[in-house]
Amino acid sequence: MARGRFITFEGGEGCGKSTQVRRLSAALEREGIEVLVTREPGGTWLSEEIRRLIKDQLADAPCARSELLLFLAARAQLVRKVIEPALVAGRWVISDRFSDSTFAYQGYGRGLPLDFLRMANDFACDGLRPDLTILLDVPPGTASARLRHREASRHQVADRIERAGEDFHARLRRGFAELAKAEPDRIITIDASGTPREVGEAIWKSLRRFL
Ligand code: Z5A
Repeated sequence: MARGRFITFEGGEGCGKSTQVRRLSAALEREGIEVLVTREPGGTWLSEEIRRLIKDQLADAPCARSELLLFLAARAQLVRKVIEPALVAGRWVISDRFSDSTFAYQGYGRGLPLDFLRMANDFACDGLRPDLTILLDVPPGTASARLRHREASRHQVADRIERAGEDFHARLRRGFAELAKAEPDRIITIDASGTPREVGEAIWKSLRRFL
């Protein structure tokens, strides 16, 4: 049985990843490809518990280093228990965020050293890397307007990371752009400021080339 493909979606908050993950998995299923969708942090019981701690903990918010180790622990569990077995079974896996989020948020955002992050991440993933990464890029104003709209319609409040401030989010966007520049064969940048349908079509076109 041929090994499945591993596709990840990346970008800042509100860029529309979750929306496009749903669209792409439905489009692949229509082509007869069996797809497993997951997210980071999350996707296993332990990783979802870690997600809750990282996102919502305000009384004793994790420092940058413990935040990193929590993300990596969640990823190690997800790779070992869910992603790798699915790929071996020939299923395609789509993950809403993966290692590039660590490089962007903990590296460019929090200022932890990228060399160390790469090494620690490789250990956590046992060397697993995405076959393709779709980076959704939107100007900061567009992303925050989408998030405000979502918060208002679901009566949600922004979580700890979403409240990190404009400088942090500017560093993230620059970080993602540098990551994409360094690995153009793996990371495809898509302008995600159009409608969900327009963005979905741009992703599908790029994916067909990749396939
Ligand atoms: N993090 C980290 O620091 N290090 C790591 O290693 C990892 C993660 C793995 C996870 O949060 C947090 O963890 C995240 C990074 C950090 N930081 N934060 N905050 P999450 O999983 O809860 O949230 P997120 O990944 O940032 O995604 P999101 O905020 O849920 O947004 P999204 O998935 O990109 O977008 P969406 O849910 O598809 O869309 C947002 C809203 O916009 C929604 O109402 C849509 O209906 C609307 N939308 C979507 N597309 C469009 C278009 N094209 N036009 C108009 N409106 C749209």
